[in-house]
Amino acid sequence: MTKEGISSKESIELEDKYGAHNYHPLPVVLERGEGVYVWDAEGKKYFDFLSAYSAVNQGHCHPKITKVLIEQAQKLTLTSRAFYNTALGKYSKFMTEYFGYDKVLPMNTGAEAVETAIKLARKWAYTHKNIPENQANIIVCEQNFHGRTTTIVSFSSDPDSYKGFGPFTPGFIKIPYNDSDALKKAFAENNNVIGFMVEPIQGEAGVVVPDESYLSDCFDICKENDALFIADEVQTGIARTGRLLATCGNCTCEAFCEDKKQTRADILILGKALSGGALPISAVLADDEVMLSIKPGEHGSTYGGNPLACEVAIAALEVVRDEKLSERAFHLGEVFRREINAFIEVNDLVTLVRGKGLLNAIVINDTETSKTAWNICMKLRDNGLLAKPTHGNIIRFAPPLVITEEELMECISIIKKTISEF
Ligand code: IF1
Repeated sequence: MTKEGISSKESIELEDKYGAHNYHPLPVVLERGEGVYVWDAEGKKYFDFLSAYSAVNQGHCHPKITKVLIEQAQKLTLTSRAFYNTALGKYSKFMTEYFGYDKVLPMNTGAEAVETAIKLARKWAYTHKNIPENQANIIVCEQNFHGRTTTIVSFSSDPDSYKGFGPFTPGFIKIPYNDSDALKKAFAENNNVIGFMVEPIQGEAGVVVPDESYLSDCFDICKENDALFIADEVQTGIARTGRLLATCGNCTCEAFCEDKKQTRADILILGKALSGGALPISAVLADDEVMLSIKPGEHGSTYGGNPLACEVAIAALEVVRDEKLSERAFHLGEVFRREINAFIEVNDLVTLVRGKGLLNAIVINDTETSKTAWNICMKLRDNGLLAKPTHGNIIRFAPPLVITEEELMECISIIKKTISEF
């Protein structure tokens, strides 16, 4: 029981009784967060190794972001786009300079930003490429995860995501991930292909990292076919993978990039860590030729570009730059994989560690339908570390990027100790 008088058990019962059953959470009830730590309703402290699916890259309740949130909340929160506000212009300049694009279109959730990118690509194609009305096709990858709206689940290959939610939106062609020949073939075999949308690392699929040249090869193939390369960096963007963007773009961290051939998406989709966890804030970035194909009245959102979001996002991105979170994620990711690889040498239960920066996963020596990953996550919880399985045999490890090397080493010993006891 806490000061507020609500226990973990009560919270779970209330959620179960009055909330929709669209999730199956790990049984832990969180009340407070600070940096890499969260506390449950009974005051037990944990390392957060999910970071709200990479939304809290800057750490929980970052003081700088929280301060800006409070100050702006006392000044002006929402005007709608029917009027101008003093924050959106400033934010647009900041964002386009930060990521190196002509224009930004502000939205709220990741799925909305993906939808925006799809609409933008289609509009660009109809106005610039002479595609017959309603015939535009976009290529996507098998095992993708781009969100939960009806159009997005239309091109999912996961039955949990799409089954029972049809009829589906046409206009998408699915090809295998990490196979640039399949992309070449899809362009050759289909008419009216206007773009290719891809996650630089597939998160939900189990942190699947493609071959080193995959993204730049796909980018080149798109250019040969006068099609748009659309990067969904909702999860991989904003320093998570050890670079500002996993596709790199105009990022400032070339110094420690191992992949010198950089790819700059024609349409860049961001979300999650754009607010550092304070609010749902997403954005789509593109250059004028693409972005200006949508005209006034053709797209928008009541909350998109609200002054509270604009100020919070600026603060969240300043934290990423000031605290050198890309560099941190790069370095600590190397440490994490080195240590886990050494552990794999002496332990049979873990077969593989993969990832980039601080977006990593381990593969457990068991079937995809087994409960082993879940059971390990329950024991990790008991031992003070929160992580989430992505399949029966895969556990994702993605701590806030503000974690120190000492804290990371402590977490690695918790992980090793927990798995050794299985
Ligand atoms: C849930 C996964 C992560 C995303 C990419 C768009 C969105 C997401 C690449 C949509 C969202 C989430 C949503 C979350 C689970 C989660 C997830 F396990 F499903 F794959 F992060 F790894 N593009 N990803 O990863 O963003 O509309 O949610 O803001 O519970 O559904 P959103």
